[in-house]
Amino acid sequence: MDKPELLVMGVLPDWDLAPLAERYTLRLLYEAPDEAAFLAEHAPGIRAIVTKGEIGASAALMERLPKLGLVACYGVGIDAIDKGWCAAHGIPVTNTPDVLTEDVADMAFALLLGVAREIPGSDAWVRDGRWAQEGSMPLTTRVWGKRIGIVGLGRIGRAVARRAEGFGMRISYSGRTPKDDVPYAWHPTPAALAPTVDILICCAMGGPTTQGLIDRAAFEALRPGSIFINVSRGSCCDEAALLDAIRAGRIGMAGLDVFWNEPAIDPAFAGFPNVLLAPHAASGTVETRKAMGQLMRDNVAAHFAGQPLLTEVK
Ligand code: 8YV
Repeated sequence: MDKPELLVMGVLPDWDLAPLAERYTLRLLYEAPDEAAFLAEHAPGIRAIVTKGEIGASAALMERLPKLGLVACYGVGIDAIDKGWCAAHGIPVTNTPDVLTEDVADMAFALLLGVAREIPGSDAWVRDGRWAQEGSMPLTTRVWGKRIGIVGLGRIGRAVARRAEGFGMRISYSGRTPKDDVPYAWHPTPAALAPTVDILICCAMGGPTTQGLIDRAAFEALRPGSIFINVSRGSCCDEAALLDAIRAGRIGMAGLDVFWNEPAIDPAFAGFPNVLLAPHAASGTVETRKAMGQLMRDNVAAHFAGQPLLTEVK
């Protein structure tokens, strides 16, 4: 049986690789010791790319694949895929929306609770014996009932808002246009939203339209001691301005899952005791990653069967 060749850009779990290998010939780019030589050998036969949100696919790479017919992304964000090139060449792009929404929103709240209630520090307090030696740990910061501002009220932003309702929070948001189906206050920009909230959460999608969306003006507009959480893309922030806001105390605490230049992030972040870090892991539960892999594989299967794609990014 003819097995179409797939270019696999990044590591996938075995529960995805094994079923893919049954139906396709897998070319694992991430295992190639010499990428140029690997592509010289395999590029002519590649019929689809399987990639991940943080890896994407560049025009320079895709130019080299004369038989390319699909780019399937294991992740919702396709900002690292050159969508313009794909559109110009009639190559469909699929992603994995919805299946990861609730986990990413959970992570936003995990980071928020973790940093405000100082969960890492409280764990250390117990482990290091300080509880027995010094007594109670220092007091922390309340989360429920605070004013939360969501930058980007898309699928994930709305899932964060649902959680915030459960926490009795006053919810507001920024985005290009106000939504008529929510009762939350709208602000046109993060800079307008920032001074009205205690907690600012970035849930915007990545890509050129949101690069630096949370700009210096927004970080400078935060009230001193604000909490900042990012579960979308590092590129949505002016990272130098974010670091300055932490140093200046306008951001009193931050929980960050995403950064510019992952995984070699700016080492300054690790120097702040009031910043909780995560390695771009918001969708990283077994349940969600299995659902993402299934949806990604279903899209690839639909493509090769000549059937409509399940979740094509239009
Ligand atoms: C990653 C993500 O894709 O969905 C996205 O856009 O950034 C993540 O879910 C995930 O880490 C898989 O690589």
